[in-house]
Amino acid sequence: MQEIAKSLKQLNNFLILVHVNPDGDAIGSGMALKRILEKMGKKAVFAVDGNLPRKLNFLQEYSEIGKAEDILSRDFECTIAVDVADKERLGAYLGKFMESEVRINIDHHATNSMFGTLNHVENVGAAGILVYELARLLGVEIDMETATLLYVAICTDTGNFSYGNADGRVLRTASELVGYGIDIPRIIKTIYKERTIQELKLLGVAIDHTRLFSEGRIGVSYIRIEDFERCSITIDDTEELIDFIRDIYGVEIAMILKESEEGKFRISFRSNSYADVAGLAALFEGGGHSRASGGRIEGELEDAIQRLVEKAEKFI
Ligand SMILES: [Mn+2]
Repeated sequence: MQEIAKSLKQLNNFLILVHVNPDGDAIGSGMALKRILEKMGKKAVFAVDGNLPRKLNFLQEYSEIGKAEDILSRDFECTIAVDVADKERLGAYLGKFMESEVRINIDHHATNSMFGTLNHVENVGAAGILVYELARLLGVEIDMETATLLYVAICTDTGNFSYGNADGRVLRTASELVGYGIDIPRIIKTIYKERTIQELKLLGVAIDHTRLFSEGRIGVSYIRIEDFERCSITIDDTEELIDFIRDIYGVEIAMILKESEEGKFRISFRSNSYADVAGLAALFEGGGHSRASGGRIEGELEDAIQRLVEKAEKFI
């Protein structure tokens, strides 16, 4: 991290990137790092590939997050990937990231492929923890909005401090962030409690589609394109659905298929106590953490479910 801090001090013009289809950790970490660099008097752009989750639109400057079409023609002295396990996960920015001479990779996935020229990879609860520690190392003052962003990052990647990765370091970092006066009830209500009537109805569809396999140890659901259309929900606002399947009594592995294009599905995987769903996701063009991961599959729905269940059985 010392080497990374040194580069951040020396250089002036940064592009911050995260994984495609960004989640709370990616967005919170990326936006926080932008603010930290700006506090140091630097120029920094944060850009994503994919849609932004509606639930995070209470964050300041959310609408200013860059899109590929605005960014790809611009030049940067240094590119920084945060919460990106592998360079392929940079999506549309892969080329832009790699063309930079100084490429920084800050991540918390155990499977990280060390694709930067400077890498800091530590298997902690959220990338937001590493960004917080970097800010402390740089001696940059953290304001309330930055603390809010880092809290969002940490809270979303630990299931609101409820997963096995919610260790002492997670809780110590969170407690330090609380010291900056952040509004936890507002953050939690917005992210975990409030939902639109359409989101509630789509949840009903996901629950209705849920089936159990392997004596109830595997739970599977799906959402088809027509379900998204009927409920007027985009695929990017469906992060929470998988939690309801994971929480079924007796389930170890939960999976949900979300149809992104006709016959093409994004898959979310979760496990409760022992199954390595990072390994499972790796069989389906994906990856992630041992208790939470994602991948993709193509084909006819029932056939796709059968193939998923067959592989999942080897992990329980
Ligand atoms: Mn993360």
